[in-house]
Amino acid sequence: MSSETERELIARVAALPLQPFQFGQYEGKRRVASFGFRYDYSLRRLQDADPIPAWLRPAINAVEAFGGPGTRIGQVLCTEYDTGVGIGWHRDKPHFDRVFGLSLGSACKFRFRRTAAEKWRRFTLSAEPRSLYMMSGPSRQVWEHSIPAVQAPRYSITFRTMAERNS
Ligand SMILES: O=C(O)CCC(=O)C(=O)O
Repeated sequence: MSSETERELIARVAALPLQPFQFGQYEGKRRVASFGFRYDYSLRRLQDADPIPAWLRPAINAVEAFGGPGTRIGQVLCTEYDTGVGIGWHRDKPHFDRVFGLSLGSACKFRFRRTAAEKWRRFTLSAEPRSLYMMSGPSRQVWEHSIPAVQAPRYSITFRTMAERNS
């Protein structure tokens, strides 16, 4: 992706009515906007969200091409991490299948961990701006991921396919 496209996408995300991430009664410091669907942590189920806007279509087309035949993105989450903000250890909800993440603005340490014989196995990916990662198979289903506090503002656009029972 060119730096110009990156700048355009950052401007689009920054202009969204981003809201602090709601985790039941708790509020995260990252700010998000969901499209297609959003997972409601209080109701513990998927809710409809605003339709995916047209400006995301070129990125979705590229992600679907990267994902290969049959890849259909059903949910998009735009996230803003201010300096010092990260995301804790988690796996994405089972309502979703594969997760693709586009990093914008600055690099982050994208950490993975899984248990192995009473120890943690760990792996860190440097998620560079303008790059896309994909979580599928064990990286999606078994390993947890997290991002420590970022050193400079970072935006991400995560694209999810739906698990069979939700599609
Ligand atoms: O910002 C990212 O690239 C990861 C976001 C993430 O892990 C999530 O929204 O569940």
